[in-house]
Amino acid sequence: MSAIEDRPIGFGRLKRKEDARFIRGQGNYLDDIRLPGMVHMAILRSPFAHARINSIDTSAALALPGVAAVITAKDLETLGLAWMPTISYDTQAVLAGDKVRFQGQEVAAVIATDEYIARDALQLIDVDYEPLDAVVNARKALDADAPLIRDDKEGQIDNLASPTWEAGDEDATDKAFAEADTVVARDIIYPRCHPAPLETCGMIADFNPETGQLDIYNGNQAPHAHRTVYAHVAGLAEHMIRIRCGDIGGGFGNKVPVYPGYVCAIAGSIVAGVPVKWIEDRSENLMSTGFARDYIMKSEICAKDGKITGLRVDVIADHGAFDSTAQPTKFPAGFFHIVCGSYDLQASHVKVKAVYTNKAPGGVAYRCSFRITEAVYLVERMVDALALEMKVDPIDLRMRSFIKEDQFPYETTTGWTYDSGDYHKTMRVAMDIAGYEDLRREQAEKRARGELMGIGVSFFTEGVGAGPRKHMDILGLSMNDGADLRIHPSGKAVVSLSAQTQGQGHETTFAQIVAEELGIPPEDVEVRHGDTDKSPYGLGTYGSRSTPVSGAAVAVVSRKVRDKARAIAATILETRLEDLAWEKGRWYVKGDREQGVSIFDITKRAYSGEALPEGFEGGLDAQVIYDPPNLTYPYGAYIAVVDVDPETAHVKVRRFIAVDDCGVRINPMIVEGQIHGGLAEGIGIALMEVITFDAEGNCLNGSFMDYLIPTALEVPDFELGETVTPCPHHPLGAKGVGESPNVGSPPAIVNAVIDALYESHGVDHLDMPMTPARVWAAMQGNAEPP
Ligand code: MCN
Ligand code: CUN
Repeated sequence: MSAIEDRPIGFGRLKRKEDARFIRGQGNYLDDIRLPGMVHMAILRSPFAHARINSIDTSAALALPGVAAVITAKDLETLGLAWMPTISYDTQAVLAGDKVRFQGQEVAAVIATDEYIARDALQLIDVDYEPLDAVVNARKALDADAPLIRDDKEGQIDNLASPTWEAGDEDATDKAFAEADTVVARDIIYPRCHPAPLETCGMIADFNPETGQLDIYNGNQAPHAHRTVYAHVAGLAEHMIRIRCGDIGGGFGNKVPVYPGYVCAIAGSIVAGVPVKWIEDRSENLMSTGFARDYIMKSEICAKDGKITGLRVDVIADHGAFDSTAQPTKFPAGFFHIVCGSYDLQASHVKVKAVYTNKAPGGVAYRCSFRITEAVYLVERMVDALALEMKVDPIDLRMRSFIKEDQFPYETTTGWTYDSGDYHKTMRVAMDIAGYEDLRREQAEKRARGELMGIGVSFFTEGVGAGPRKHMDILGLSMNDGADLRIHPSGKAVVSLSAQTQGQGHETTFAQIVAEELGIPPEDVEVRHGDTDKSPYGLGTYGSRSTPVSGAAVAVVSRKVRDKARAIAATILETRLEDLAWEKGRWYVKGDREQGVSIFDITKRAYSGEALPEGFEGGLDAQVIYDPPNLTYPYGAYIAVVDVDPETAHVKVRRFIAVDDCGVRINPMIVEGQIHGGLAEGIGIALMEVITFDAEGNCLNGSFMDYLIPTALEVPDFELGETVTPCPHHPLGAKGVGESPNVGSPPAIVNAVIDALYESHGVDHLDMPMTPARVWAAMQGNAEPP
């Protein structure tokens, strides 16, 4: 429990403002919006993973009553829109013209008076495909005889999507390995999975040919950045584009990218001159939009004198047919090179190369912290593998190898500066909650009876809050956030943000920050976001960046207002600025608490104009653009307890202990809610969520019948704890948390399953998801299920 949670105003367990409408079914989602004269768009998708398109005949579809237009790549070519740039400096076909490169790729768009006619018309489009060999295995994509996927790119002779990218020090790492007394190697796959938010992706584009204004209704995680992209792609004036995101039914990273469907809807509205609505169904969402993970990792870890000393990693990143990975420009593998984890290593070296395969593009999504999910999974599996080899307790090995409290700020062997932490303490809190010693005793007893109980540990450090202007940008846009705060004469306030909530509770927490800083009750602070006309520029919400960047912006803008208020207070109290002191909600004269003036009275004066300070313009407001000095580095200790059924190989997560340190918590209840959600998703990834393909490239998980997500049945009551190590460079001492539980939980569960199976069955590694079939096969000594 947090020491601050009982404060009446400001930080604490305030119920979420937004829930009043959500629990009454009064949210405003994209599919609820009906504009006058609106028509509907549906997308024809490729049944093949790889095929040449010889011709497309749209005449029968066009003849269907109610069909207004059928758009193909040829039409887009005339508008210069057949291809669009991706966020990773690649190009992506908006509609396939020459070839289809993954199953589910967009081939044509039909615009019709209603959605049913639009869907019916898709059946009438005749595409002459010439099937080609497909490659869906990233390792095979590098074979000399692999089919060339990106023959559209000049000079492209193989399926490499990037040159090899490296971090760390190779020679120093070789030395660490040469001096080590234990070395362990593993091949580890973090399989492809999908964020699968409740509301799929979609857009209403409303272009007004009279005024040239383009109004967009959409659920995306970065409205300002999307607006800039549309201005470039469609050659429209940025100030004539307005994007409104209402309530978003979950994002989880799925709503970061710009999808071809968006561009088609915009092109459709420009051509038709009426509002065009497009919304995916579930299969389209699962099969064609931003997937997550798909990293093939080869790694070695070493130890000397009982302590971890070195790590080597070689990754093949499967980017699908187009590299549309969302990541800061200078980090082609996102923040994967925070792979040295929470350990004080002698050296590390990491190499990543990306390849094209005949699979849907995407790459960074699903509570991933820009690939820290993969990095943490890798290092935490490797540490456990090392502990197995050394025959030591996995917590002991971690405790001996952690970065120590007095080493912060700590520069890692791959060049990141961790801000603050006390890892030993957080690990101990988790051990206490778990009753670790007792658990190990219980396990020994059960083992003696032939029962399969496993205890799995993981300890993660994330870098979130992208990011400092000096280090990172996306497409040349610095990753800074704006905030604008206006206090009205009545004392009520509006704070406008560039961050974009998708369910994280921003309407509550950002009001709490203003409340904490100014003493205005949080219910009197309205949080505005999601409308590019009504909020300052900034890069949106992903990578758990809202609290680290926008949260800091709101604190700073509140303090600017507080400083203005101070000048007015000095006039009212007829004293000097330096003689005033602040306590929540008022300025008073130092040494005489009685003599003070509240923010409420100061606001009235700011607007009445009566005897304002010299040069003061009146009103009470401020704007800021916040450039974070560093990422924030939240961390946590997780312990999973699993039981594996020896008869069915079913894995049950019996207990899950999560101790997170995200610095100061603005709203501990919301933080716990974020952790609950992320842990549930982490359990899903570890046990059941996976996107797979057959050899022809058919996606085998295109519905919730075969893309399994966890329900209350698979999820235990979580046991949470906390430590608070403030972030030294964040004005509130806060760090991000939204992705932490998903980063930390899969390795804990996998480590637990291995812990359950190693002694009795000799299983020392198993890739996710730990389905009964896969676990059973491993128990029989087979690597893969039959
Ligand atoms: N918070 C807090 N104190 C802290 C840190 C956070 O009170 N020290 C609060 C924040 O103010 C915010 C919430 O916790 O209300 C999450 O904050 P933060 O960690 O800053 O993360 P973001 O708001 O930037 O959210 C993004 C993150 C990501 S990247 C994914 S993916 C994800 C996630 O959040 N998608 C979500 N959680 C989600 N939760 C919901 N319901 N829906 C999604 O789509
Ligand atoms: Cu990586 S999923 Mo979140 O950053 O939107």
